[in-house]
Amino acid sequence: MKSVVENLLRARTGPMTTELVRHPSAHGLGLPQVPSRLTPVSTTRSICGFCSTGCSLNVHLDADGQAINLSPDPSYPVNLGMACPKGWEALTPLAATDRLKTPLLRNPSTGRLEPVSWEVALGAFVQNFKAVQRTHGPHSLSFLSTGQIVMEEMALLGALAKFGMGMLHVDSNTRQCMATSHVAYKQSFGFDAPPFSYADFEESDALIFIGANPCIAHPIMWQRVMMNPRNPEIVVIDPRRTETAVAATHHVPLRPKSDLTLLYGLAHLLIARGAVKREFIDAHTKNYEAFASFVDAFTPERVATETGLPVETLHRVVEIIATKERVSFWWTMGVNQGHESTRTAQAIINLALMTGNIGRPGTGANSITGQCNAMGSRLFGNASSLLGGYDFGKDSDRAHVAAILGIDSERIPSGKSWAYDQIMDGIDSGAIKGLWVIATNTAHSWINQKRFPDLRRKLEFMVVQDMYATTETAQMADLVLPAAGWGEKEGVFINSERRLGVSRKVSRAPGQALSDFAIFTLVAEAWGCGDLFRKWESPEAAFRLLRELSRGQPCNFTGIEGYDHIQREGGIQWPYPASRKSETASNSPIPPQSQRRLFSDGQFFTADKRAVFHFDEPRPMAEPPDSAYPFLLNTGRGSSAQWHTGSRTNKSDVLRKLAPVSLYVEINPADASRLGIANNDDVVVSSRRGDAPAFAVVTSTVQPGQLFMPMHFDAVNRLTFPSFDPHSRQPSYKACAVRIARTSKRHDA
Ligand SMILES: Nc1nc2c(c(=O)[nH]1)N[C@H]1C(S)=C(S)[C@@H](COP(=O)(O)OP(=O)(O)OC[C@H]3O[C@@H](n4cnc5c(=O)[nH]c(N)nc54)[C@H](O)[C@@H]3O)O[C@H]1N2
Ligand SMILES: Nc1nc2c(c(=O)[nH]1)N[C@H]1C(S)=C(S)[C@@H](COP(=O)(O)OP(=O)(O)OC[C@H]3O[C@@H](n4cnc5c(=O)[nH]c(N)nc54)[C@H](O)[C@@H]3O)O[C@H]1N2
Ligand code: SF4
Ligand SMILES: [Mo]
Repeated sequence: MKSVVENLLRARTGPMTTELVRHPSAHGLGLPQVPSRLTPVSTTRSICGFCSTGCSLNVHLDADGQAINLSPDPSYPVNLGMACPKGWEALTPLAATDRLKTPLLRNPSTGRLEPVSWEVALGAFVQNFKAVQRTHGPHSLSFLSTGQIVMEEMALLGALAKFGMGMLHVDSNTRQCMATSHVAYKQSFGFDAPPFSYADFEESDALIFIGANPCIAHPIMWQRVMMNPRNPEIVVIDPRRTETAVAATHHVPLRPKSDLTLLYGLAHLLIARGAVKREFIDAHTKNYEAFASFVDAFTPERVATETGLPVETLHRVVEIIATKERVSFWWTMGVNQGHESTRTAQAIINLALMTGNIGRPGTGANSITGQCNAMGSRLFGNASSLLGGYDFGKDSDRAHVAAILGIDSERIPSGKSWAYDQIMDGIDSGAIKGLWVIATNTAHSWINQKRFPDLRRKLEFMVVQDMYATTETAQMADLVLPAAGWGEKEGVFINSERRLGVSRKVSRAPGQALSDFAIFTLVAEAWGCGDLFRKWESPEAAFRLLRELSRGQPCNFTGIEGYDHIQREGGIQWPYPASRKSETASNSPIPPQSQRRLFSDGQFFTADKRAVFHFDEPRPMAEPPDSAYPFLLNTGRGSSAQWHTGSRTNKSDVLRKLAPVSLYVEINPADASRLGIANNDDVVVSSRRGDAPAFAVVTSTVQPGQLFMPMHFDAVNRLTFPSFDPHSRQPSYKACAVRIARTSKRHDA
């Protein structure tokens, strides 16, 4: 073990990256003269590690291959030379003073986390987790991971945990984020397949955004909307008058969580107008007749009453959908984080199907992804579906995957994994006794966060693997493993439009921090199952295994040669089967299409190639406001400079200046004056679960009776109510009952 660790640590000082463009001189870059230590001698391209847009950054390196600074890549088909503040500042969090440099183990006598060697850390990991499994059974161990590590790392983790360590119940923060889209697409299209390409932002005649605030959350996608030359109608369906709503041509401020009723009402009116594409429906879908008679009950009057929207607004939106040639529908967390989110996402899909707005330029039922590699975790997380989108429950799928990985198929469990909330309940009931948390900050971001300290006490051993030991979750761990972050390792991210892009090593991780890939390799050795993973000898070797797993699947990317090929093409969207490569990669003067959408032939991924209409009666939200808790609390992204729980973005002086430094709550002026609350006053927001001190921002962007708080401060999830969509088990973060009271005047924010 000692020599494996030594080799890995030594390897960290090796060459940084393989794909470099050498500069003849700094002048060639048009950069100002700088001291020689800071003179870039080469540039490499790397995909940003924050959001799912997947912008390419040109990272400028010194003679040692160490990043000096970066600029957005003008030649990349995604961002066309643009980046948001987080992208520009991507290198800064790597140099933060609280970076973890060694493993930390809690000393039982002092109760403190203290530095230890990797050998000691791995010993503690194996000894404690094996003891848990011996006492409580193999399934008493779980992991919670992320959509923010590269595809090769998440696949190795999933394989190691399930095939090597015998875990069954594993999940990730993608459950909080994309589980709904995953299930909705799988049921409607036969595979988790967002159909669009970013070119669709520019090619639509009408864009309908539902529960999405791209101005803040996906600013570069929004820039693509702004580049649309067709003078499009832009409809934003959001209870809040967001930055995106202000920039749109129409804002539809519906009552929170009334989307399902609204979308069925729109379908009703489209049918009444005769604005459906019968030919497309008959040739390419099924279950339409039942859907059409179901939405008969959603009359404009009923829908207006339940959504709080005037009937004229419904007619206006229907007019746009019915008369525009190319209509695209886009949704994000305002849909996915709801108590009936899967059916809501499918109601959007139904609108696209019934109007034939799919498979053509500027159309589609399009879920925008969240984290840089949420799409990779949907394909290769090995949680609810088997690596590559296969089915744990099918003998033939398990045998197929086992053959490619070179392992015994008996090692692949046939059982179903619990979802995130069920794992948490499993800790409560004593079924789960050991937890490994990788690249997520559960103690801040989980909807039932208030319960977490108690659950933590029920765990016999908890390991956190992060870049920092200062996160809320790491501080509660028994063992903290120091991870290299974005920019300190290599691998592939898949962005929202199914584009594979390569993230490169441009900086050395501090101290003894190792890439997650290297940590998983070490764990496999220490656990005694290293032999199962001999084929996974490097991230690129792992990529080749994943490529082979994709063969014959809708996500087939067997035409990709390797990392350099991806980079040469400006990223490659799946599917990219080997047959496509031979069409395009030869001496053809035509470059492979850099933008591709799915379903242009009307063939979906279901057994009969037809897309399916799914629907259900709307249900009331779990915790509506009442006399004791009269406000409805909405939560989400507050600014383009803040990323989730802040463990990375808070490390940048630049980003900190672009956003409030403490928790605030947005309240409508009518409510504020009734309660005697003025701008900047200190207030406390309370729910049945907890309190959150904040300062008030009085603004008419929120409707009366509603409040909005940004998720970037941990007190917010003390308030949220744990309700879950029954199909996706995604939490409903955006609706719970609260009250608000002033505590003192004038916060000096
Ligand atoms: N700057 C920044 N960018 C990010 C992130 C970040 O943390 N910071 N996170 C990334 C991730 S992981 C994700 S998932 C995405 C999220 O991206 P978005 O989903 O766009 O962001 P949110 O603010 O969570 O929610 C979007 C909108 O849903 C609205 N909403 C709330 N309830 C309802 C409802 O009942 N109906 C409707 N129609 N709308 C409703 C909210 O008012 C909000 O404006 O952003 C990604 N990009
Ligand atoms: N109230 C409310 N809560 C929400 C939401 C909401 O809208 N409202 N949104 C939900 C959504 S959509 C999401 S996606 C989640 C996000 O919630 P989290 O996943 O908890 O948030 P992050 O801050 O991104 O946490 C990622 C952690 O990984 C670490 N990290 C970064 N890179 C690496 C790496 O390469 N390796 C390792 N080992 N660690 C790394 C970071 O330091 C950080 O601590 O929050 C959810 N919670
Ligand atoms: S939009 Fe997303 S991918 Fe692009 S620079 Fe910003 S955070 Fe990075
Ligand atoms: Mo997310």
